[in-house]
Amino acid sequence: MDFTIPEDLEMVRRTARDYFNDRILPVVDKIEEEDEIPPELIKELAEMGFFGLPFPEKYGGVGIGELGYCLVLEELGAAAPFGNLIGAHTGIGAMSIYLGGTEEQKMKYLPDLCAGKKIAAFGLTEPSAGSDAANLQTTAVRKGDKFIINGSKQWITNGNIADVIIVYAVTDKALGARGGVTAFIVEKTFPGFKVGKIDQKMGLRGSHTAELIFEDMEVPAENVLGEFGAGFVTAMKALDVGRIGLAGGAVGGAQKLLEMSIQWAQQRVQFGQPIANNQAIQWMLVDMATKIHAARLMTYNAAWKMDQGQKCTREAAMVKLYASEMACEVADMAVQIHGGIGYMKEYRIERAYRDTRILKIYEGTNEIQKLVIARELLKAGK
Ligand code: COS
Repeated sequence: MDFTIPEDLEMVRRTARDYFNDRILPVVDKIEEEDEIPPELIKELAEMGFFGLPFPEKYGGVGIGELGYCLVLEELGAAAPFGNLIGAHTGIGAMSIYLGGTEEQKMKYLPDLCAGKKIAAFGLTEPSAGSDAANLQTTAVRKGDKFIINGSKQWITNGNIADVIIVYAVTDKALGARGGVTAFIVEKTFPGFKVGKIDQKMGLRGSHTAELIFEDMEVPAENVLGEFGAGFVTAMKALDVGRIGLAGGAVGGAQKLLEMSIQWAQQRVQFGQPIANNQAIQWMLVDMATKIHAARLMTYNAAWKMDQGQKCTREAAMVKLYASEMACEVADMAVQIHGGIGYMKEYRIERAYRDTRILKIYEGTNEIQKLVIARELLKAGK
């Protein structure tokens, strides 16, 4: 058994780390203040291939698979809006096309998405379909060589900037999750497509979620993603992949908080000595490091399994569950170690605490992850 990360992936990881330190870190405060990632940085990320990391080169991707993708998200993890932008675009948006699309659709859409010339979003969530993802109200009805889509989506990451949105809609209510949902590749220029309100969130400033509105939106029949009626399965498969990437980002963000906490504990003097000399502080650092280590190994293992072409619904749910809980605990301990400073807006600890909280909610709440794991356990009997 060899735990060494292959050299080509290490190289990509180093590039991401250098880029993060040189270009992203200096502007994270500005992004927080202005609630926007500078467009020139998005362009740079695109030119460096950050939007097409896991996909094969024949579709314009970098071809480093899910493991390489996770390593990069780990490096970007301390700048949560970037991980979010890339996660929604690559991990579930473009990924839906890669997993569910026909060869022709992949050749048509993935090159521009991998090059970052176009941005993708994943349009599943609706007011009445959150955890209960099959309870969609958005409908698609065939009319000649088009489908007419009516309804709306909410909290769609990248929704306000996306050029291509994978919209999941009901095509046969009676069939529900088993054949009654179809995915569509929607371009923002399609008649009847509208971006609604942009949400005000607790954190993740710079990365936006938006409402999408479809009023008699016309979608060519050729834009049915893959097979008619296979939309729910495609969404679930994409979420399996997305949840592993999410864990990669959670690990990276937590690692940064650990490093900041160690540094602070060694420099902050109370009672005549650095607080790092106190066992109470040491034990928090130990808990942080141990949980990060476990989450990292789980993430790499799930990503590796995915790269082997194995189904990893159970592992994806486990790693999403564990890594998001871990990240929130680590953020809480980081605030505690930093004390009053950790609660102040001008320091990044408070921001990380807010940014991290969503990890337990999106891409399936942790309660849904437990439901998925339980079903897998009961099915397999082990
Ligand atoms: N991979 C492939 N196919 C899958 C699958 C997966 N991971 N999960 C489900 N399916 C398919 C199966 O074919 C299943 O049919 P069978 O059990 O007969 O084989 C079918 O989909 C229906 O699945 P299921 O019965 O599990 O559907 P439910 O309505 O019970 O919902 C949950 C399942 C709760 C797991 C799903 O709705 C879910 O993941 N919810 C959270 C959604 C989410 O993450 N939202 C965030 C949006 S992005 S921020």
